[in-house]
Formats: sequence, structure tokens, C-alpha cells
Amino acid sequence: MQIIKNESIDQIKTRIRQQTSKTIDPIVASRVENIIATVREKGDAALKAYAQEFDGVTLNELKVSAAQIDLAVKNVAPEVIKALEKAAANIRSFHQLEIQQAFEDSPRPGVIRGTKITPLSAVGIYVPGGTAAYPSSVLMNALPAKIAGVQHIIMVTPPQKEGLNDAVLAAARIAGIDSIYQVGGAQAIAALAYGTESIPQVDKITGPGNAYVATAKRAVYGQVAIDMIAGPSEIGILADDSARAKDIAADLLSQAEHDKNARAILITNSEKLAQAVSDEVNVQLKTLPREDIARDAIDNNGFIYLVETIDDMIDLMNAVAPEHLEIQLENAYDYIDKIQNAGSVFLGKYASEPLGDYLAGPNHILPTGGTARFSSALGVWDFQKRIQYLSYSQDALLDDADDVTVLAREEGLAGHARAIEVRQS
Ligand code: HSO
Ligand code: ZN
Repeated sequence: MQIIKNESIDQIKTRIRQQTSKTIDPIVASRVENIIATVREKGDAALKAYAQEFDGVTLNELKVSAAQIDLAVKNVAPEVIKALEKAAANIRSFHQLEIQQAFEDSPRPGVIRGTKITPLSAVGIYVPGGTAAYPSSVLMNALPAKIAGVQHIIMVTPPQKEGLNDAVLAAARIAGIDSIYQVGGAQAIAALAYGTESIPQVDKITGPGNAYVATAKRAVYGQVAIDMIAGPSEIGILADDSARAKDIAADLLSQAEHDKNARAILITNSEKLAQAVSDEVNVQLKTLPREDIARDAIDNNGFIYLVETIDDMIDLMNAVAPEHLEIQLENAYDYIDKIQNAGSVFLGKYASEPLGDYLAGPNHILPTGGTARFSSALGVWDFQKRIQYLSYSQDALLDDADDVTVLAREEGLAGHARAIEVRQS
């Protein structure tokens, strides 16, 4: 792993900004536009034709039947079901805390102002296929929506020649999703955004996917809401001499194995630790089943930055704004207040990132590519919206009438002024 030393903080920040600047592939964008138009025009027939063309699967039915889900659940090992259920319980209890509160006040007699909270009515969840079909992501997507009170949760996942992933279907059952459709890629996003004969139109689409899925989500935004444009996984670690190179290398590789474009960054003030981690990554890579992917990620986007002080380390990490941030410093918990940008933070040497990926309760659908500067983990709030309301008595209206009409006339909107004036007599 490359160790960068003797660079100024500003130089490193510039390098980091360049590494995460976003681009859209015009070829992917034009294919996606085409797919969206075809799905809007031909509906289910287009989805079946794409299943044949892109996935090599002939589908009679797009919807997965209850019997298919029953069968899948039976095929999953009991210890996996047990662990999924434990994870679901923790994710529920954590996300329960996120439920937003309605509020109301009465600033003076005759006036009531408030905001009520309502769930979205229909949400689409995208679950990738192949080796990125993660049952854990089904729970992370669906449970906050359930807790928010969403009535219709529709899951889509690409058809697979060897059949859908049993554990994904089992996770859907545990999360209480029964509408599952075999459709993937940009065509799935188009179907959810516009609806087809069998797939209902939704209000919001969530969940990670490949470049086609991400580009399609961007394209349908406005027709529907989306959660975020998810990029490859990332981990940033802040560590000093008190940390163990073995733990750090393992945690860096835990995210590197997701994707050859994953990012793994260590920022430290210890030259000894920097060297030890670099060596240990090489040792551990050799025994990782997904060595090829992880090695590419480490070679392309694996960096160890050596800086002088803990304040510099934190300043730099806030510029990285990593999806996952581990703090392996003495008294790690005390540093949470200094973190400005990160998707999810893991404090102390035992809070290893995979605890958050699977079991502890916080969400693993997180902002990537520096977008933690302005966005947050998927949560109950993503599936709720706020509606403001206002009530006025006649006396209260008369008190405010002149100021409203003055402002209306100032903006040249006499119709607005009149709506107030007709109530003054
Ligand atoms: N670390 C991934 C989520 C995940 N990990 C799913 C394992 N399974 C999000 O960046
Ligand atoms: Zn992961």
C-alpha cells in the first residue's frame, strides 16, 4: 500500500478532491435513456425482452410467488436465518429512534402552526444480483421503510440463470416484503419510476446498483425521489501507535474486497504503524478469497497518509468524508465531536466495520465518494415526509392583513392582496 509522507495537508486535500470528482459516462447515459423510453412504451414486454437479452433468462412471470419464497427460506441454513433475525431486531431497535416527531405551536391566540409526519405510500428497493446480492442490504433498505409506515414496499432484483439468491428472499420475508419482481438494471428503475402492467409505480427508489442503475436513478429523479447515487465502498481509518496493524489491515481489506474501485485510506501520525500496516496488507491479501478484487482496490485507491498531529489527521479525514470511518486512537469515543464528515463512525479498536455492515443496528447504506459532506445514512427519515399546516381565527387574520397586503403589492401580486382584503369586511 502506498505511503504518502512529506506532503502538505493542502496538497493531500487537492489529491483527495481529484480522486472523488464525479463523471457521467455518456455511452451508459444514452443506453439508459433508451432503456427508460422502451420500458415506458412497452411495459412488461420490454422487461421480459431485457431479461432475455441482458440476463439470459426467459420469464413468464415477473413477480416472485409466495411458494418460491417459501422454498427459498427452507434452503437457507438455520444459523443464517437466526443471524438475519438478530440483525433485523437490532436494525429495528436502532431505527425506531429515528422516527421524526410532529410539532405544533400557537404563537398567539387564534393562530396554530404545525407540521405533521406522513410515510411515503410506495417505495421501490433495488437489490443487485450476482455476487453483490446481499441479504444484509435487503434488511438495511426495507426495515427503515417499514418503521416509517410505508404501505407498499416493492423489491426488484435481476433474474439469475441459477435462480434468485435464497438468502436474499429469506431476508425479504424477515423484513416483511412480499412484492418481489425479477427485473434488474436501468429497466428495473424505469419500471418503478413509471409503473408497468405488473409493477406498481413508486414514490421513491432506494438501494445500490451498478453504473446503469445509478445512471437510471439520476435520470428518473424528479419523476420519483431517490436515496442517493451510491459508489464503491470506502473505509477511512484514523490510528496512532496504540492500534494494531493486524486489525487495521483486516478492516481496510474488508471494504477493499467489495469492489476493485473501493477506497481504503489510513491516516496516521506513526511512521512505524504506517509501515506495519502496509506490510500486513500484503500478508493478509494472499489468503483472501477475493484477493484479485481487493488487490486492485488497494493498488488503485489504497493510501496511507502520514501527518504530524492528531488534529491534522482529523482535518484530513473530514476532507475525505469517508463512507465508513474507524477511529483507532486512545480514548476514541472522545473524538466523535470533532467529526464533521463521515457516513458512519466506528469508535475504538473493537468496533470493527463489519459489525455495522451486518448486525449492530446502524444502517450500512451510506453516502460514498465524499458525499458525506452533505448527505447521511439511509434512515426512517428517508421514507417520511413533512406536511405543514396553519389555522387562523378571524381576529388573527385582521391583525396580520395589512402586512400581507403590503408585501403582496410590493411583489406586484394584487390577487394575493385581494384574497386577504375580501375577508376584512
Ligand atoms: N459495506 C457495504 C455493505 C455490505 N457489506 C453488505 C457487506 N454486505 C456498504 O458499503
Ligand atoms: Zn461491507
